[in-house]
Amino acid sequence: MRTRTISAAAVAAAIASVGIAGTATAAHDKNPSAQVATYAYELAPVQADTVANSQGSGSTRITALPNGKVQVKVQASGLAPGLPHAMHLHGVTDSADMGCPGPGADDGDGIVSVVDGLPFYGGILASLTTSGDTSEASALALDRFPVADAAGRISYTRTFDDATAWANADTAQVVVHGIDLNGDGTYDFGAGPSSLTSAAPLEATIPALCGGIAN
Ligand SMILES: [Cu+2]
Repeated sequence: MRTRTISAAAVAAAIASVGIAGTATAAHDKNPSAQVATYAYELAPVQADTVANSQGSGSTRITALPNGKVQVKVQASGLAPGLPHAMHLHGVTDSADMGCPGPGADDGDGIVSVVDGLPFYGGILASLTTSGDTSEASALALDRFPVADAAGRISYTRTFDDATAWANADTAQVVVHGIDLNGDGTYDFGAGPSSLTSAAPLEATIPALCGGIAN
């Protein structure tokens, strides 16, 4: 009994000691990595596999940096080669966790248009351009979006100032647009106009890949 009592007291002292040490360590912990919030997702095809030239793949990472900047990386393949691909952070600003549309969001016509996808991934929070403005105003600035290489790959990284993107980094979807449905090497009006504007072909704005929290 005596031995057991001493042992229990020693254990209690050891626990108290650890508790104090732990508290002291935590109070001095200034590890900056704890302030970096980063979110990584797979990019999956939005369209059914029966839609020609639509089955790409990839990955993305959204990082909210401590200095208020946002860094977005996109690695994708299987995209229309040699053509620009509009890319955006989609979501809503009330922190709701949206998701990605699947082929069933096609509104009955076999194609998930930009507008068909809005109830799933939300509106445009930021445009993932290669230079200049990143706001919604650049949503269709095809001269400033990444161009897929001859093998249909995009490798994109940009760090930019955007308060809306930073505040919603944890719930945003990354959407990559542009599918050369008829495989003729250009975005043409063969499949009609974009659901957003008659000035752009559907091929240029149709969502190809999507990734986000609720996948
Ligand atoms: Cu978009």
